Amino acid sequence: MGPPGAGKGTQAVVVASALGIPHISTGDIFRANVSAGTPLGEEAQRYMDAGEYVPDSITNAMVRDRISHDDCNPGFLLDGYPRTLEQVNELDMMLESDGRRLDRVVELTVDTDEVVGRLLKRAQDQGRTDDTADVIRRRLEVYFDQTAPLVAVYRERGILLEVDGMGDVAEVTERVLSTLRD
Ligand code: B4P
Repeated sequence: MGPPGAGKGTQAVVVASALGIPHISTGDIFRANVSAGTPLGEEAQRYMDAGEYVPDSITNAMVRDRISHDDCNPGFLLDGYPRTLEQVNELDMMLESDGRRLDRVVELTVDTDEVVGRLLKRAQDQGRTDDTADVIRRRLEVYFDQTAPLVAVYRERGILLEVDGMGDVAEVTERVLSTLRD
């Protein structure tokens, strides 16, 4: 978990590979559908380009399907999900019905100025349509309104690991991996 630009996707790829489990990014799945021009992609793009969350019904069904694949049997790393209370509750039900549970939740903490700078840089490098100044502002509002409060849910369950996401990518990776090993 963490605000847009905290480094979730960046770190999740490396951490999942180190753990030998699939990396499941809801944002990546939406973007792949947008590129492929599927009906799901067309629906998701409207929300993503406005900086809003894709509706829970769509996102939850997608995750439910993805984690039912055999490659998820040894475990998996969710990146950018859950992001709403309804997603938290739905994920609990999905896992419980399979006799599984969340082991750890990693929160990357980063200053707002730093995340805005990272996303504006990505806008220059990659031209992602949701990395414009106005959309970034909206994504941050949505994050602080809907997702940041969920961190407390996982803290109360005793599975939250807070990791400082400031500094270069390799430094943050080392922090995440060593926190997970402790
Ligand atoms: P995501 O794809 O999850 O995008 P994000 O929040 O911007 O984070 P991302 O993982 O891409 O970026 P990162 O911080 O790694 O979501 C995009 C959209 O999809 C959402 O706005 C929403 O519309 C939709 N969506 C996704 N999941 C959803 C859900 N569960 N429910 C509803 N809707 C959902 O990195 C950002 C940049 O910083 C990169 O350029 C990276 O290179 C750079 N960077 C990373 N770490 C750095 C470091 N340490 N130093 C310098 N730069 C760094």
